[in-house]
Amino acid sequence: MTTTQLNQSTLANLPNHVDIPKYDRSQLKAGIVHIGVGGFHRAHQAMYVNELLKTLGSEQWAICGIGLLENNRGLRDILQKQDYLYSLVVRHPNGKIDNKVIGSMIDFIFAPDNKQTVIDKLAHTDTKIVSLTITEGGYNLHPITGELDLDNSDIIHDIANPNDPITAYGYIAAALKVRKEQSLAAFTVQSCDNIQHNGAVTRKMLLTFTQQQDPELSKWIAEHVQFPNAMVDRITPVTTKADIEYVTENYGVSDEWPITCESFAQWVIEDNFSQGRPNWDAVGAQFVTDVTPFEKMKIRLLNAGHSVLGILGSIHGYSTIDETVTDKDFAEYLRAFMDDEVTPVLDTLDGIDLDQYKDTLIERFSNPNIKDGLARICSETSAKLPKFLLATINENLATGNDCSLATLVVATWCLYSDKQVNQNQQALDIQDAMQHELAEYAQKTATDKFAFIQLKSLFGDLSEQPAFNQLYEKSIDALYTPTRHIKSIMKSTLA
Ligand code: CS2
Repeated sequence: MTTTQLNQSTLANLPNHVDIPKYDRSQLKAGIVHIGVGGFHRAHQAMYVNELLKTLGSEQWAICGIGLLENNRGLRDILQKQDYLYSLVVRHPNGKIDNKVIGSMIDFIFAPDNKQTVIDKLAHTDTKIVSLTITEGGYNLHPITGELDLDNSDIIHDIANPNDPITAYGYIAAALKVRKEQSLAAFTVQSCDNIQHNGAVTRKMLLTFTQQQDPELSKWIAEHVQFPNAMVDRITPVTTKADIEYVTENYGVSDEWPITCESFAQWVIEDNFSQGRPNWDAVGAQFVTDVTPFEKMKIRLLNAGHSVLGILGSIHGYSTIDETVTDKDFAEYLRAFMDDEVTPVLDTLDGIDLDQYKDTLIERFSNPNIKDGLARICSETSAKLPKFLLATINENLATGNDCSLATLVVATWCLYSDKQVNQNQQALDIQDAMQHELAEYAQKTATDKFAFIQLKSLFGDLSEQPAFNQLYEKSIDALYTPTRHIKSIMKSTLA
């Protein structure tokens, strides 16, 4: 028997245990245009909007998704067939499951085939907010200089071709140009990525981009566009076949791309919008005047904690975060990293108990119902580590504080990039835009222990710091001793 598909007409047939959108979706307007409709957006911002749409008077805040990447073509086809509805399966640590269907997305445009449609949509007066989850790498932020990478081929293309954009900056600039020329109000640009000061960074990048492309536009953007900073949080693993089967069995309809996520969600946003904003605080988000300490805490503890477990756990031969952190040796290492190397660089935050925050993180990572793959965590490490971990190392070096635990992670990343197998000689699933360059530098380690950290575009002058080199050398010596196992090296680094 074939199962009917999830869409607007089958929605009413779903069993009572599924929380479906009961609001009138035909009355919604897309006040938000979102670039980068990955799993995280669908579990986070789109979920908050879905909750809000249950309240009257929020109809103007639905979402139109935009896919910039070629591999978003399939997503567009699926969403179109499903009337932009999708299932969200929320898995609590105790096994409880919230089954939901999210209805806040009402359109999706696949940009490569519809460039003008995307520019028109962004420029449309209904669009009040353009939000982004384009991943850390999508910002083309140079890890050392903190400037826009003007050597990137897509950026070069977009600066020279304002009417034929590829990047988020290209599209946003094209639409803001229309608004400027037609004397329309500017939209807010809201980053939802894991970058400290994500709004300020987006502003700086877009201003640099437009200075090259159209200096008058750049001036107008600087004056009219707001870029609120925000801390975003919800662990959202990659959708598996088992997730798809779960929905077929439990919702009684088929969904080709459901999303599964943890029960925890957090969104702390600076209240700084060009043309109004949804009352997200009515559905659990928090508006603050300065998000800096929240962002730093989350990126340096949660995201870096993920990388610590991801890189060390991969070498050990584990494949998921929960499996890694329920091994007490890894939990102990992670906790020591958080207490001894991250906590000293964090600001104290009124109303936040850091110890409790760290306990909660370990509990969230241990959720046995969230099989978050280490391959996802380690994907694009070259874009993540500078912000998640290297910043902590540099801050500790500056104050003379120890950073051996973080340094072992950098050295293990060298081994990971060099050998590309775990300690049981099984191949690692590596996905990184810099994979070849990383391998090239790492593979010189046998003859030059410090070769990997000579990759200046990532590590800056780290290799010129004797205090770091000493720790790094010790880690490399241990890791490149054939009989040593990662756990014994972790233990001796802890001692
Ligand atoms: C993860 C994040 O990509 C990563 O390495 O740390 O995707 C993490 O799961 C989210 O930021 C949680 O909010």
